[in-house]
Amino acid sequence: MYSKRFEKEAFKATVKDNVKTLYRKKIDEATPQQIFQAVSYAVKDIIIDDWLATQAEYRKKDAKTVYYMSMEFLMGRALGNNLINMTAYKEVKEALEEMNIDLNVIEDEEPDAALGNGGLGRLAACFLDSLATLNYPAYGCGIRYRYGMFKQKIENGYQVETPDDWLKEGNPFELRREEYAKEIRFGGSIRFEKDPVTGKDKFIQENYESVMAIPYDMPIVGYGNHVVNTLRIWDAQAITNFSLESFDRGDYHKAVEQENLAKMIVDVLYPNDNHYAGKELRLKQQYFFISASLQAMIEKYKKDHDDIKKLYEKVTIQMNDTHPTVAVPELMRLLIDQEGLSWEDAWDVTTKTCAYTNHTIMSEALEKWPIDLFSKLLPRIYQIVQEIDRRFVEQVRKQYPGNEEKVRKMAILRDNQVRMAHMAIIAGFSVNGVAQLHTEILKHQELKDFYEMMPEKFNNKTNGITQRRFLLHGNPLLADWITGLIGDGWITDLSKIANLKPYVNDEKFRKEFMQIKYQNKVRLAKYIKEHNGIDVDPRSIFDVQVKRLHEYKRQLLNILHIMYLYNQIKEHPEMSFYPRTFIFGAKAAAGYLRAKETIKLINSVADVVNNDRSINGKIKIVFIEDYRVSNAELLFAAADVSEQISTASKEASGTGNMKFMLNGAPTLGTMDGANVEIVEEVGKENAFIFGLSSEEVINYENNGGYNPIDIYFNDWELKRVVDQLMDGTYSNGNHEMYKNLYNSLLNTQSTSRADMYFILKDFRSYAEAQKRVEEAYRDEQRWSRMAMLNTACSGKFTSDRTIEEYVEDIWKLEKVYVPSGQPE
Ligand code: B1N
Repeated sequence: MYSKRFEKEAFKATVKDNVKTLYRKKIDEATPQQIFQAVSYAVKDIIIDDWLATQAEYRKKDAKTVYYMSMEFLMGRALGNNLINMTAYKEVKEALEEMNIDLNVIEDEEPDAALGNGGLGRLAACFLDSLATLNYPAYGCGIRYRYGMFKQKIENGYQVETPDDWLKEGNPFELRREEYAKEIRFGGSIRFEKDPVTGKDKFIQENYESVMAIPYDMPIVGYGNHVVNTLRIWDAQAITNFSLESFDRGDYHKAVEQENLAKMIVDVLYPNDNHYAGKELRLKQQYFFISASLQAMIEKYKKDHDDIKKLYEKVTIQMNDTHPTVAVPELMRLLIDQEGLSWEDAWDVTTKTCAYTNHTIMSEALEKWPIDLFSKLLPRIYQIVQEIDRRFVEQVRKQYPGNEEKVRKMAILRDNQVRMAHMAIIAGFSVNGVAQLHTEILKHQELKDFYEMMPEKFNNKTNGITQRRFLLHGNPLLADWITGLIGDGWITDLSKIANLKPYVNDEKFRKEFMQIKYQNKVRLAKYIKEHNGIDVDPRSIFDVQVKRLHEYKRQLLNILHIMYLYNQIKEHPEMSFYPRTFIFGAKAAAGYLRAKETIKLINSVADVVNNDRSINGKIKIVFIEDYRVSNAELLFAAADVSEQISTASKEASGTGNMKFMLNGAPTLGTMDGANVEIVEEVGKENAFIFGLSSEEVINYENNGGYNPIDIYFNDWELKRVVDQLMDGTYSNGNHEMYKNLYNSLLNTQSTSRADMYFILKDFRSYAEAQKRVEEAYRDEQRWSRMAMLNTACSGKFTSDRTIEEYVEDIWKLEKVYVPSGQPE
């Protein structure tokens, strides 16, 4: 559709023009970065008309809109993705080739927009892609962090973090919208007054600090439908006229403070995945973007509607985990204090507008703000939370007379803490988990009391991923091949990928499939050679574990198993062993000691093993530095084996597992998260499943864990591996280097249970599953069938399916077609 309007010569001229006006250069003098900027501005030019048309059409149709509230949007690069969704990628590539410019080189100039940690942030990005592609009115609302997820360097085997200065060269796709700035207030105290005229209660905040929130809009281009939605991220700015006044009054200190507050608030993304740190600045960030987004939302609603009590007919607020949950009391505040609604009316609107997604049951991730901190920073909000809690507790007492245990377990305010998940569940009209297993655990374990009291709220929405980025853009060879066989319908309807199934029975197609996999492995091998200086053989099995580093994800199990294999090969050089390349990519939160030690261990084992000529390169270990969205695309395309080995019950869903499957890598994993559903789709004979079940894990946990010592003393090969953490084999004789890891497995001294993540318990089962992988890979016929079936059975795992379910069950949106984008 775009192709009709895309004019190659005009586009080329715009690029040249942009180089001239932006840099006073001719195109052949421009640097790749300058060309990236010039091309991006030319692309934005084309997008703008559709952006305007889309927003006009939404307003005309008075369409209901979802506001997806999230502290994280892990967008990655925009240029390639925008071109893909404009269906202009190939033409632009050609146009640039005619100017002697390689689009791939230009794409590599763009820094990733890494405004997220991992799965939760990337899910938000995939959802925006699907919403636009499916013609649904949507805003993403978040923070324009000055620094995103840190850049990772590996120095001497250790992770070193450096700031992610992603805006250094300017962001060509964003639009600053000064005119929609909103004031945000923190701290001070609340004075209560009765309005002499209306007799209504008034709450006046005094002695507060405040900042301005300035929105930046980024276009979210739908695939081939001319829809352009908006990701709105907020920057902070000091209130300058105020600071001048203060300066005049000699209150210089206050002026500087306000300046600092503004700088601090949006300075940096907290680099914690699945972990709550309880920092005041984090709560400031949360309230900052929520208050700004809600003010803008209400203002927009009121332009076309006069009854604020019907807000929920036009708006749903989806809270991405508890991080945006302060939206509940903030919406109450705006409705009561500004719009003049009664408590009852405000509560009616709020509870019909807000919905909550839970993404984890890890207890260390639960947000519980100290009341002290919360009430000082947000005094009016705290009053409202108290009243929500008071009324809820009253209701619990009515429903469960005499059961104070229930009150203790379910209240929002307890033990001097504000329990954000409880507030989200009490105020939300929908509570969803992110995979079937996860939702069942929520209903019957973690949130049992809430489920019993309000079962109608609970529902499951199994996560998904966008095939536009993770196949069409990331794996062009496979994408073209699939389109050649079954047409391009899969791009917007992934269920169609099942049409590959008949071809799986034909050896010719399986060979072609594996040939493409091979070429992608060659592409990755080249990347590895350039970045790591390591030669890897693309004929070896590419066994990949890429995800955040966390104990529950068990990278330690993977590397211990590699140490075990290495011992075996050394001891029995003659034993048959299919060459393997183990690839890791992972960032560790900066203060997470065991995670950092695991990175060092992986790199140290890599050093020893990769340089041991006696094993003839049978094992290679590669740690991909700075794993992020852009290099992830290469990794998924090239993987043979997808490592999804979390302790059962701990990984709420996982989404990397789906990206591997889509690209034809069978899962080696536990029955955890969405792995369960992957196996359901592809069949257990086409995956490698091992380990304790979630029930078994939960059982052990409810009985105080298990004792790893018995396993340690009864399995000498495993004992040898564990002992190698302490005997200097991988630390040049240093016996302290991995003591935290060693202790985490066996200990004794630490306060937490030994081997909390059942690594030793699952070790043998994992090793056997790995043996089955090797056997299967040796049988080319069998492997190619498995690999191709994984792609063919991945239809369920598109975020398009997920979004349609959210729309149907929770958001109740209608599709809006943009005039030039009517289905033809
Ligand atoms: O959310 C993903 C899931 O696929 C993963 O299984 C899950 O681990 C991930 C606090 C989190 N849950 N919780 C977080 C992130 C940042 C933070 O500050 C918690 N991330 C997940 C998408 O559903």
